[in-house]
Parts: sequence; C-alpha cells; structure tokens
Amino acid sequence: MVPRIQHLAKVLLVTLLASACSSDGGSSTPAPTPTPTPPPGGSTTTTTITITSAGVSPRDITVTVGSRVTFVNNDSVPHDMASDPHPEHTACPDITVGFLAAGQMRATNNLNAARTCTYHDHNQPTTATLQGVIRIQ
Ligand SMILES: [Cu+2]
Repeated sequence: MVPRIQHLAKVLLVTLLASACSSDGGSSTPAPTPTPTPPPGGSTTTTTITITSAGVSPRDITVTVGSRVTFVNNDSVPHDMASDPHPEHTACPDITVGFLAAGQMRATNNLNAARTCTYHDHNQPTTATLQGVIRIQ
C-alpha cells in the first residue's frame, strides 16, 4: 500500500511540474508598444518652412491641427512645393502651396486632419533636401 501512495505522489508531482511548465510557457509579457523612430534631428514645432539653396528647413515639423504652414522662398531660384506623391500631389493637397518665385512666401490651407504629410519641390522631385515632413497633431 505504501509504495502505491508514493507512486501516486510522484505522478501528482510530475503532473504539477508539467502544468507549471506549460503555463509558464503560455504566458508572456506584452510586447512593448513600438514607437516610430524619428529622423535624425527630430521634429521641430514651427509653422514656417524656409527654402534656401541648401533645401527646406526645418525638414521635419510638427504643427497643431488647424494650423497653416508658411513656405518662405529665400532662395534665388523659384520652387514649387507640393504634397507627395509626385506628380499627382493627392496625399495632402492642403499643404500644396505651388509656385514660389524667389523671395515669395505662401501659406498652406488650414491643416484640419491629424496626420503626417510629406512634400517635395515639383521642379526637383528627386532632390532630397527639398523634401520634408509636416506632422499635424
Ligand atoms: Cu510633384
């Protein structure tokens, strides 16, 4: 009788250990929420983007919902700022200010939708220094 009880105890112990093991494998800590990696330099809170021969500055800005952003062309040549994608400009049409002669400035429409918009110079659509990000939050 005694050996049988010992055997039962052993079976019980093994079962407990097995279940402890399986429950441990089943539970997992929640994965950390991924945060978007900001570009080098981060995002700047401003509503003015200045264009010079070096490109647009700041390249990455954050504005509040309802803001307007002003593009200032301080370059000696014209620029034609438009929403991505090129050449349709359909993603964020409200940020398209269009043709800016040297020295000219123009504001976007009110940016009423919270989202991230990117733009380019329609005359130089592949020039990276003339591409930027407007984060509407
Ligand atoms: Cu374009």
